[in-house]
Amino acid sequence: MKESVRRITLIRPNMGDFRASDAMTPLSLGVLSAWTPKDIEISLYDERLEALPESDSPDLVALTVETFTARRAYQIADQYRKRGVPVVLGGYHPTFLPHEAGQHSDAVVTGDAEGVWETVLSDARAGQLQPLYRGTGERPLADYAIDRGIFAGKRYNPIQLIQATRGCRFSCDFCSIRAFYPGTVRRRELSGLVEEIESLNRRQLFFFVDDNLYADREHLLALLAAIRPLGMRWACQVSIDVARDETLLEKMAEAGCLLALIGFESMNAQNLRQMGKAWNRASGGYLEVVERFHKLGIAVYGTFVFGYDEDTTETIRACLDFALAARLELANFNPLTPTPGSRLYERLRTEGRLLFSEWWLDPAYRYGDPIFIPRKMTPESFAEEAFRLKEAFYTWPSMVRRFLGSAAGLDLYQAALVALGNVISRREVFRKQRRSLGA
Ligand code: B12
Repeated sequence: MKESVRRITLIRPNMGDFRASDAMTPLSLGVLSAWTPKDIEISLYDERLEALPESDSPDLVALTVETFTARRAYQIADQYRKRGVPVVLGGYHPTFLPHEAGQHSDAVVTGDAEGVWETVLSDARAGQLQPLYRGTGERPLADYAIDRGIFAGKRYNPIQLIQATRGCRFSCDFCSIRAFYPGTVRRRELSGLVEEIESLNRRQLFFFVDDNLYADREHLLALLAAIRPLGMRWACQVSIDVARDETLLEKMAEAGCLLALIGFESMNAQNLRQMGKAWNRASGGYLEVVERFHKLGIAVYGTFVFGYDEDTTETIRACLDFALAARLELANFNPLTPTPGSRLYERLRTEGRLLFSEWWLDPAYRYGDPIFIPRKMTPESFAEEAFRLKEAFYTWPSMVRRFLGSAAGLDLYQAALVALGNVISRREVFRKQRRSLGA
């Protein structure tokens, strides 16, 4: 172990051996940078944009790891360790599987970096790196800080990612969020959020990475009132029940919301019940919900997931029919992916329905492949059907038809955004499908 830590490398691994066109600034690494003492020099490598240097030998390397990037992250970690560089792994995947991550690192950090990263660095400096550091996931966000200086000069999508809250008040069985943030939803001070937005380029689109910007009515109203004067244009992920509240929707539009990402997931009520998302239907019919957003000029990005027990070719195709009828500006159709830490993964594992026990490490697994045995379809058919829907939604004629037929009354900026979003989604659909994870 190095006695002194003067240079560290931060790495955002890629999923596989290909460049991505949807790379946005990795906020997690911006947070690490903000909490790193100023006398330590930081290099950032984002493998989605650039190849990693072959002979990098910093005093410490830290990687942010998601389940889809775990295999690649371990390959990179193993190479650094071979060169004698101590490795720290953190993020979603190491939080859920610290033991697995520990086999490829000198230290694993679970949960939030804040409150722990400083200790990791001081221990590393003292030559006493511990194998496991536990972030709480419940620490207040009062001292939220991020350093975007490390992203300078990199070819990220020109979107400003910003975070107002952590966690989600819902607990859907496929999602990693509740397991990662077990406590209540934490909110940042609005004054700090406003200050951060003011320091960024407001000609660019902002994307709130919050898992559900509608944490509660009072908070959302306060947030919208705080950002409205900033004149920014933004997108967010939001639960469908926001559409029940006309005032909230109007205020979102007035505050500059151009695009809302909504998880419709399924047209089938029993599937929704099984995933713990029966509340999705309580806000009215899906078509009517989308209309409410469109009326206020907010475009809608709908996401769907296939493979729950009631799914058949018909229930899956019904999602495409809805997406087209509702004139969704963007959509994503995904085969259900059991990630460790989710209730879904545990359920499928105990039911003996997993086709791979650790698909994220398995060289035979390819992106988009079925990972488990569905009830009413063959494994291949639900995965194929999901891909067929993506293909159908993102054919050039479909993209042009949907663009011209958008019901949101797109202004020029929004139209450009929707058009670009479609082109990038199309490219990513074909680029990722059936790619192996790792190099
Ligand atoms: C924005 C986003 C995207 C963007 C890209 C973001 C980017 N920067 O390029 C887009 C839309 C392209 C995207 C794509 C995908 N995403 Co995404 N995404 C998000 C989202 C909503 C926000 C990410 C973010 O900025 N968070 C804010 C930062 C500050 O939080 P953080 O990353 O958790 O980091 C904190 C801690 O985790 C920890 N930490 C993290 N890394 C490290 C490393 C070290 C060393 C340490 C000490 C600490 C540490 O400290 C940080 C600060 O406290 C998250 C959900 C979420 N709430 O995070 C999903 C999420 C990360 N995505 C997810 C998934 C599944 C995907 C896809 C695979 C989906 C798909 N089927 O294709 C793809 C491909 C991603 C890939 N790996 O290549 C899952 C990952 C689940 C998992 N178990 O790994 C999440 C959690 C969503 C979910 N609800 O399940 N995504």
